[in-house]
This record gives sequence, structure tokens and C-alpha cells, in this order.
Amino acid sequence: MNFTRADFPEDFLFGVATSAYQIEGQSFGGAGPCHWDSFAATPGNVVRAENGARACDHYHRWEEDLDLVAGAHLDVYRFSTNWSRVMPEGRGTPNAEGLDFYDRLVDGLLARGIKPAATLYHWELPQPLADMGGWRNADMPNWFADFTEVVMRRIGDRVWSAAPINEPWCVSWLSHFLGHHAPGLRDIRATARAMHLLLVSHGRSIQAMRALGMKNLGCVFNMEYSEPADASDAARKAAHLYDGYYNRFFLSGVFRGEYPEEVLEGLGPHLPTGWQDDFDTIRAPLDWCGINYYTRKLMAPDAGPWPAHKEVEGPLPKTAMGWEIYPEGLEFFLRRTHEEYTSGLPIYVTENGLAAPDVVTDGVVEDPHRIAYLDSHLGAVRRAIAAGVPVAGYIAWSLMDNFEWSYGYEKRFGLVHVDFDSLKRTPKASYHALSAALSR
Ligand code: IFM
Repeated sequence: MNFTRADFPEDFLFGVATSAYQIEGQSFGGAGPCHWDSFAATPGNVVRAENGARACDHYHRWEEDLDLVAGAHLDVYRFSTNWSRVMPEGRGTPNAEGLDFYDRLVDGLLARGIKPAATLYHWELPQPLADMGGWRNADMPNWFADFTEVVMRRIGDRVWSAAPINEPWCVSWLSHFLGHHAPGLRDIRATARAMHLLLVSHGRSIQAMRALGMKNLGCVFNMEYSEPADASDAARKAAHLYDGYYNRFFLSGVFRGEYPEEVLEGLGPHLPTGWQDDFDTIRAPLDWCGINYYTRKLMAPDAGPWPAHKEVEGPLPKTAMGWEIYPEGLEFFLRRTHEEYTSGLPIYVTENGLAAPDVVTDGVVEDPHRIAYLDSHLGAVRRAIAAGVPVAGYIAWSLMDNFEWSYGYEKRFGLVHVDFDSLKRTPKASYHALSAALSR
């Protein structure tokens, strides 16, 4: 790696992230069925119809995994709490084993000197709630606030930070408009309702945590840099709209109490009645903003109904996901978020990383592409800091290879390789490089 801790502000934090369904093993510890189980069981949704039933068996191997976090000299571990593990029915009686698991995990982190950064929802919607319409149901903010309270009454006294929902764009647009993630809908009305109700749920969750006396609460938004595919006015508009519903909708809702005009043109008629009255809740004050960043898209106009645009393949080198590598986009988002939305709040890069077809050869995994990717994006972070943006930390995705949603176990994002037959963990060259950089 081209950096040491000395290249960053003294209190800058480094970490890694994971999420519950992607690593824990849904079949262990009394977790109930979630909508990813049924989505994955439907032919054509997930590569080889793989699912999270066993995943990395982190449920049983968490101590070994936390040792890996500590071994890389990292400061923060970002994990998520599985709603269907904690409350298998989504509401009502909690599963004691589930709460015990997160209790042990948090204590295990603290014992290793690592800051626990909790995200309440990283996509395991309990099936009973999905059966009632999931994020389209106007009762979701109440149920999510209850879930928040159950989890945080148990671990809220010891987590270092907490955020309600990972990547609202993925939970809403990707899952209800494009149908690529559970529940696999392609419906504009469902999308609009989910986008708004997710933000109301976010606000209710923040309020519930404040009521418990918790501090250091934030949000985690994924952002994709959007550029016109050519110099035409139509391509410029297409890129602006993509940026609107992907990036600015959520930022603007939470930090300004309004939605972008051009997005309302398409989604406005489908928003829940009285949506304009929800911004006091949505704007519940935050202590930080998290940005998950991976790539950019080139956009062009297309025939058909709103949003009437399409992605065009770009010329830059790509990761195994087919995503262009564009660190400048991260610098752009850090600057814009600070200048136009969060004005002074600490910003964290809460996810960033690349997938590659990594293999173990004689016990070693060489992944120079990942080292270069992390280096170039940390360069973007340094440029943003030099420009005055209060970037307070960088969290890489991911600690280890895991269930990459509709791609099954095919795409490897980990700093640590996982053999999905034996479940053996092998730290990759990028893990060793990061560890060395952070120990200097
Ligand atoms: O694996 C996902 C994660 O669950 C959310 N952010 C993007 C990652 C890579 O696709």
C-alpha cells in the first residue's frame, strides 16, 4: 500500500465491514426465514440458487474472524444485526439466542480493542413482514423502531456507532424497481413507497436510539457517480435523473427535508398519502454520514416510460462485477456531500472494495488488483481531506469473501479468502499489505 497512518489525520479510523446474511449462516441459532431465503429459492434469481443458509458459518467461527480483524491492526468492525435472527416473526418475542450472539460479538470486539459499528438492517427482512408487503407497508416504521429498541436495549450501551439501514437505494430501487434483489419486484409504486417508508423508518430508528441515550448515530448511503454518455442535452438530463434517484433522493430527504424535483416527476404520484408531513421524522439529527462507493455509470436517454434512460458500457478497467474503477467519483461524493448536505458532520467511507476471481495457490492469494483499488480510493480520500472535507474514517468491503447476493458465492470481495467447501480462511496479499501499512 502507498500509505501509512501518518498520511491521514491522527484520529482517522480504518476498518472492515461485513453483513449478517452474507456471512453468519441463516440456518443456525434460531433465525427465522427471511425474504432472501425465498428469493434465492426461486429459479433464476441467484447464481446456482445459492443462499445464506451456511454462508461463512461466522455464527460459530466469529472469534476466529474477529482475530483476523485485530490481526490487520484495524480500528473498527462494521457488522449488521439480522432482524430475522433477533425477531424471527419480525415482531413480538425476540429470539434469546440471537440477542446473545450479538452480545458476545460486541464484547468480543471490545476485548480485542476494536470499535463495534452496528448497522441494524442489511437486508434480512423477516418473511412474516415480507408477507405483509415488506417495505411497502406503512406500519414498517413502527416495526423497525421496535426492532431497533430490542437490539439496542441489549448492545446499545457498548456499540461505538450505529446506523439504521444499509444502502436504502438497494433496498428500494434495486429490489422493487429493477427486481435484482429480494423481494424481486418490478413496480414503480412499490419502489416509491419503499424509498419513502425506508427513510421514515430510518428516522424512527434514530429517534428510538436517541431515546435510549445512544450517541454517534448516522446513515449509510450507497452512491454511484453518474456521467452523461455523450455531450448531448438528453444524456446530461439522463445522468442528472440517475444521480437524483440514486444519490440525491436519500441525502436530500435526510439532510434537507425535501426530494429532488426531477425524481418527484416520476415517483410523486406513487408516494404514500401525506408523505410531505414525514420530514420532521426523516430529518432526525445525525452525528455522521456514511458513503458506500464502488463505481460510476454512463447514462443515455432511452425510449419508454419514466425514467426513460439506460446505462452505456464505459471504457475504464472493470472489476469482476463489471464495474468501472473510478476513484475520482469517491472524491466527488465526499466533497459534494460535505459542501451541499452535511456541512461539517464527519463523513465515513463505510464501504469500498473490489471483486476478483481470487484463488489460493500454495497457501497464498495474490490480489494486486485489490491493493491497487484500495490505494487509489484512499488517494481520493486524502485529496478530499486536503480540500477540507472532514472524512473521519475508511471501512473496506469486506473482511472476507461471502454471499454476494444474486451472484451467490461467485464474486469475491474479501481481504480474506474463504474456501466455501472447507470454510478455511486464508488472508490475501491485500490483507497483509493493509495490516503492514496500518502497523507503521
Ligand atoms: O456485498 C455488497 C454489500 O452487501 C452492500 N454493498 C455492496 C457490496 C458489494 O456488492
